[in-house]
This record gives sequence, C-alpha cells and structure tokens, in this order.
Amino acid sequence: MAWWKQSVVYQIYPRSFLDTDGDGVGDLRGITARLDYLHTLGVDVIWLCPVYPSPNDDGGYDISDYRGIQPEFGTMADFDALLAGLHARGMRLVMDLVVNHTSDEHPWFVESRRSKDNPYRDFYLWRPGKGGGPPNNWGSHFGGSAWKYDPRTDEYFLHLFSERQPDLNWENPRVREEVHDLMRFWLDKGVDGFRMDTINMLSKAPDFPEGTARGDHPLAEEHFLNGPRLFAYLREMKDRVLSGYDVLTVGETPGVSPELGLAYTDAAQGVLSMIFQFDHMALDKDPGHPTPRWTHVPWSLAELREVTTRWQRALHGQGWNSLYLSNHDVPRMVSRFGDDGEHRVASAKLLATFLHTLEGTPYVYQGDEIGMTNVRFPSIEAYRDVDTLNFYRERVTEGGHSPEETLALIHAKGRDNARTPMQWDASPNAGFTTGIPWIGVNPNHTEINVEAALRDPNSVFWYLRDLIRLRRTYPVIVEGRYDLLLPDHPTVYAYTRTTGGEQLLVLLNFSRETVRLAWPLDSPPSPSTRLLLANYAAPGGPEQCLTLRPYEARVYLTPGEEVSA
Ligand code: TEU
Repeated sequence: MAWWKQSVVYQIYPRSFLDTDGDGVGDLRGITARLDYLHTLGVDVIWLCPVYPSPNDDGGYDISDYRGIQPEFGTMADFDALLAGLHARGMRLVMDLVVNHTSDEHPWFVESRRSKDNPYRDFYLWRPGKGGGPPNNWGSHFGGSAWKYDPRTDEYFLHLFSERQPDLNWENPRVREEVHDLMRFWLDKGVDGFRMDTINMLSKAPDFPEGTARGDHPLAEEHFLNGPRLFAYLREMKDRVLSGYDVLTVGETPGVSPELGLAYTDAAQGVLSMIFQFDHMALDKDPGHPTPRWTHVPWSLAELREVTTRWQRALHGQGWNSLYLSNHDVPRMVSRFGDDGEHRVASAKLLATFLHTLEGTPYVYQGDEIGMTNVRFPSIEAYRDVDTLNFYRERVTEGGHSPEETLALIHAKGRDNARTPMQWDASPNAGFTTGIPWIGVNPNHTEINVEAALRDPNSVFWYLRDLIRLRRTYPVIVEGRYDLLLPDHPTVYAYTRTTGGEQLLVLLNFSRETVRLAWPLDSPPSPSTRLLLANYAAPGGPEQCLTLRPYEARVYLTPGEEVSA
C-alpha cells in the first residue's frame, strides 16, 4: 500500500511557526528545532507552505524564484538541514507547488511585461481591453477585476488572485517544461511530494467568455475550474516527472464533485494521490451571495454528514480522500465547527476523532494539536492578509458599510485567524519570537499553549497522539469501509468502518447537550467489543443505552472473529 495512505500530515505555515533569529518572522531553523515535538505527536509528513523568495503580497503564494529560499526564512543550507532532520526521524517533507501564477517580480513576468514581442510575453495571459475596460467581467478571488491594465504595452494581464500574482499561460509548452524542471529540482533534493496550489485552475476557457455569476466582477469559476486541458496537463506532469519518484501529491481543487475527485485520484488512471475538496468548507457560506467566502451562516450537522458520506462512498477502494477541517486559509476548526469556549478541549478532541477515523489521509494544521482558536483583533490595523485588507477597503473605505459589521465577518471568516503565531508558552510573545511578531499573538496564549498542553495528560495534544497511534495499530482505520448509522439523528454523527477482519464504531456528539442513545448497531455489543478511545474519562461501557455528554467522542472496536463482513 502507498505510504501516504498510512500517513498523517502536519501543515506548517512557516511565517508563524517559530522565529529563531528575533526578526518577528518564523524560519526554517525554528521548524528544525521542533522536529522532536512533531515526532512525539506522531505525524510523519510535514507539508511546508511556500518558503521560496517572495515579495510576500500573499503570504508567500506569490513566488519570485522557484529554486530559492526566502531570506527571512533562512538559507538553502537550513532547508537541507530540515530535510535531513526529517528523514533521520523517518518523516517526510511535502512542498507547496504554486504554479497557477507567479509573483509580478518573477523574472519571467518582468520580461513578459516589457514588450509584446518579448520571448516571455506568452508565459502569461495578456489580452487587449474591450470598450475602454478589461477584456471580460471576470473577478479576482481577492476582489475587483481579474485583469490589470499595464500602460507599457496597452494590454491587460489576467490575475485570478491578487494583482501581484499574474496567471501563467499553461497553453505554452515552455511554461510547462519550466514547471517540470523546477519540480525535478526539489524532487532530486529528496522532497517527498507536492501540495499543488489551486491546481484545477490551470486551464482557462480559451476564448475567455463572460462570467455568469452575480455581481460586477463575478468569480467565473465555470470558465477556469477543471478546464478543458487540465487533465492533459496533469497527465503530462505525472508521466514526465512524478512517475519517476515515490511521492505524495495533493491537489487543492475547489469546485470538484466526488465523481471528478475519483477521476483525479483513481489508483489506476488518476493523476494525483489525493485532493482537497471544498464541499464541507461551503457549509457556513451563503452560496447566493456575490462573495460567498465573506458570508457567515450556520452550518448543520445534517449537511456535514451528507457531504462527508458522499465523499467517503465515492472514493472508497478506488480513489483516496484527504481529511481536513482547517488550514492557513480558513478559520480555526474548533471555533468554526466546535465550541471555542466552555467545551474547547472536548470539541477539539471530537473534531480530531472525526478526521482521524475516516478513510483518507488526515491533515493537522499547526496549532490544532493544542486546540488554538480564532482571534478577534479590535481594528483592521492588526490584520495582514491581502484578502482581508481588500475586503475591508471595498466594504468600509469604499462601500460605506460599518467597520463593526465588517470586523465581525473578519473575526468569523478571515484567513488571519489561522495565521497568528504558534502558541508555545505563556510568555508575552507566546515563545514565538524575542522580537516583534509580524502579526499579533492571540491573547489566549496565556492559557492555550504547547507548554501547558504537554504538562496536562488530558490535553488535546496527548489525545491526538493516541489517535495517531491507533492508526498505526489498527488497519481498519486506514482501509475500512465507511457506513453511516443514525442518518437522521439531530446531534450525533455515528458511523462504522469495517474490513473483513474488524469493525470500528465511532460516536460523535456534535452538541452542547447530553444525549441518550440506544446502541446503534443491529446486534448488541459483543463481549469482545471494547472502547479504544474516548474524550471523557470513564465513559459507560458498550451498553444497550449510552449517554453522550457535550461533544463526547467514543471509538469502539470489535475484533475480527465477531464481525460478519
Ligand atoms: O488558495 C486558493 C483558494 O481557492 C482559496 O482557499 C482562497 O484562499 C480563498 O478563496 C480566498 O479567501 C490557495 C492558497 O491556499 C492561498 O493561501 C493563496 O492565497 C491562493 O491559493 C493563491 O495562491
């Protein structure tokens, strides 16, 4: 079986992990210094968000040199030491591959914008304007038009993200060759795979038709997601580069159905190990709104269950799921899907139980292992994310909305929630830096921090370590078939995982209320059924009638001979 099916990935946002030289910015040496901590947790793969040279307009997702290291983060020697430190511990490293766009400071773009006949002109998507405006109505992910006018050549270039992130022209075979080369550069250094940023946006509708969604600048996803040539590009990348290495690839792919997800990840015909699908990330958004990501509506367990079940069923045995509830682009999972007040620890453990007992590869985002929460900075000056700052400018400075209402949305949905520094201890800068942190630390670090978690045997950290260990011990967690139980229960999410040999029963009370529940399987608990893990001390045994306390999570195991497959 592929190694990445048995792995747990830990995502690091380097700018916010640990600063060792006092400049307020996390660095590679900081990560190397904490490898034993990560090894203790039991994760075996690190996904490193971009560490390449970048003007940092979008947190490093605007790359100006694909073969270097951002000086703030260290040197290539520091990188090599990190990689060696990981490999020495039997751990692996996955890099972020950001090739839908570059920085506007990348030498290709600097050349490209010089003249219409520059050899690099065709590396990007240049078009003449229409009727005194941009070539079409497409909007950028970060607000405004997706086209930027460049007076030098009197044409517009496409940027699906910030105007400092021009989109590459994947139709151009030279672009594809350059990307293949840079991938080989890192693979030959020994990295173990790539997380591929917005990888299903590479192929745009060639004639750039108008977007049909609402608003002045609609996100024209129908014209750039899963486009006509995408599969060919990924197939070519696999054949020419990836097939020569034993690697994990995970595509970041918004707007993908389970059927398409299966096509991308199919063990025989697919082009990626797994993908990040976004269906569960949409549960608290208003889809009818022109900017759904800046809306906040209540999510429902019914929908989470429905979406999860759909993906678990569709990919079982043929494709492969990734399992995540948080990353550097979304709010903290305990604040979003749990309770970051009274039930913070219980609900963080419940969410971890959910992720780590489904079929797929679980992803732990830095800080989730100690139950870090959203932050509520009192004014916009404290925020750093380009998407958040653009949103505030459009809404408040230009749109006349109230700062309070806008900040409330930023508190609930902003990307900086996930980007505040890692909370190592209770000291003034949370042990993250001796200098001035590039973004403020969450004031709750005095209570929520690694030092406290390691000291407390009931912390989220030790619970997560136990969960990760279970994965190593019981193959049913890796490969068991998922079956939904209690499909209509208002607050309890229950499912089994079954192989010929054994069966896991997972019970998750997604609520602040205590619920009474009949044993949910057809047959009563067998004498050999036992509790593997629970987030409350001394829960009831496998009885006919169960009581689940607020956010209680339990995992039962019935060993092989008792299960009729
Ligand atoms: O994100 C792409 C993406 O589709 C979104 O999650 C996006 O961040 C969101 O719609 C805007 O609020 C990836 C990276 O993960 C993100 O950090 C980058 O900003 C983006 O690509 C551009 O490289």
